[in-house]
Amino acid sequence: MKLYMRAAACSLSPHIVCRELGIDVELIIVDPATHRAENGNDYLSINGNGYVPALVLDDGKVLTEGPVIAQFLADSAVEGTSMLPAAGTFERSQVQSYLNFIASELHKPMVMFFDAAYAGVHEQIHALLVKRLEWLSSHMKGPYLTGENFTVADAYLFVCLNWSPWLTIDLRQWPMLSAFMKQVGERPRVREALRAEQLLAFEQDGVFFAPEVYLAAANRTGTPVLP
Ligand SMILES: N[C@@H](CCC(=O)N[C@@H](CS)C(=O)NCC(=O)O)C(=O)O
Repeated sequence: MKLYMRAAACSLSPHIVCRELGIDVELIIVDPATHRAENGNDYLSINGNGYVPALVLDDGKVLTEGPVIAQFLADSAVEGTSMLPAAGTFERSQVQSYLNFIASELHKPMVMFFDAAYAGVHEQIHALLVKRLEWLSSHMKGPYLTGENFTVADAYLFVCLNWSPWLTIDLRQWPMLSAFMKQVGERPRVREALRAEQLLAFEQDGVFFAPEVYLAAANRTGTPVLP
């Protein structure tokens, strides 16, 4: 399988799921400006929306939308996985509820915050995100969203919260969320994924991770993620 991605983007979430589940996937970087994939493919012919991620199966089928790709990957685990409870259970719906919350209440406004077209409403987006994170921190069971199991929703949340420094949101105001970032960032398989995307740890004991070029642009220093 091939995962079309970009370092530190939301595609890191299905990438983490692959690592956690031991699923072999080929990572293919997409240039967001040209929509050209590093294997030479025109990415728009794979995902007409142009955004990452997209999963291309060995038989050529294409699956898009990160939260769905993550569920598809978890469902393909032969002996089941605690990353996604069984279909038809309340616990699965709970994980899906979080996936939907992250997609619509966090990921989308965050992406809008990064988009200059929405510069006029940055303040409002920021205020909305703070409100949603406040809610999240009071509902997270800990150490992960639904308790002891690291689920596909946790992988997605980790990736979105990892953008906090660029959103000028200080996660330290929510100890639950800071602790979550630290805990997830220390998971061996997550480390593997971060390393594969060549992300550097920076600030706050390596709670956040970014490509070197982002760090240079933001005048921050990073240290390589330890193997
Ligand atoms: N609804 C999509 C959104 C994906 C998305 O926002 N991808 C961003 C990176 S986090 C992207 O590739 N943006 C570039 C673009 O929109 O051209 C999903 O959840 O998969």
